[in-house]
Amino acid sequence: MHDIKTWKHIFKLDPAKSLNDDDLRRICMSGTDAIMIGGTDNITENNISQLMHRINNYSIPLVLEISNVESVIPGFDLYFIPTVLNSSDVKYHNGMLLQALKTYGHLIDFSEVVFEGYVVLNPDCKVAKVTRANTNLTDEDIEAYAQMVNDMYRLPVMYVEYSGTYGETGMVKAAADMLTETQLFYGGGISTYEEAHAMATIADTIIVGNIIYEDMDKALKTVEIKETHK
Ligand code: 1GP
Repeated sequence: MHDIKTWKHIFKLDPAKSLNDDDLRRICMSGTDAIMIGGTDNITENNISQLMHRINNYSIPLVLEISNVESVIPGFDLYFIPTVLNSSDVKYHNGMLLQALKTYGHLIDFSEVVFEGYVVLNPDCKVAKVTRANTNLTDEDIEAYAQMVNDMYRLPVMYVEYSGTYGETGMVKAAADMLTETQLFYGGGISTYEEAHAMATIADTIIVGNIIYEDMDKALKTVEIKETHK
């Protein structure tokens, strides 16, 4: 079984974007702790399955972050299921989950499932728009969400999501300070080693996405935080 508590660095791959074999090999051999497949737009069973099979050639933990029920397929080590706490649409809190459990509840192996309490903070990112997230939050709001996740829902993971833009370290710290049990994920706009290092100092685990498709060398450099954050 994979102990996600030990994971410091995760590369997030978007199945709707293309990556050649050589670049995929560099990502899989980079020393990152895991690869997460996930995205918001054009996520299909087909593109997830193709990417999963290519990555299965490597011995790296592989996670599917579920965006919609239609594109869930077997074969992953773990399944991460987001619930967007600051969404104004109940669908993204538990509406999709309710439908999924009604249809597939009897098939789910819950030992492979990790629930993520998301707080989305970049108002311009796709996930904020789709989930109609209230991103106008203060430090106190973030602290309260962290308390909700850690002490009330008791979720294993809180995900501070700035997808597409580098976040405010103060907001991430506000969450970190409240968490005693829950593991803190930070994702958004990390494109240099320095940015990775700054967020890895505060969060337990950093997620690196977009830069993979923009500058592979810079993306690979972010893995070096594993040496300084053991
Ligand atoms: C997106 O948090 C991840 O869900 C990573 O963000 O793509 O901006 O690196 P970036």
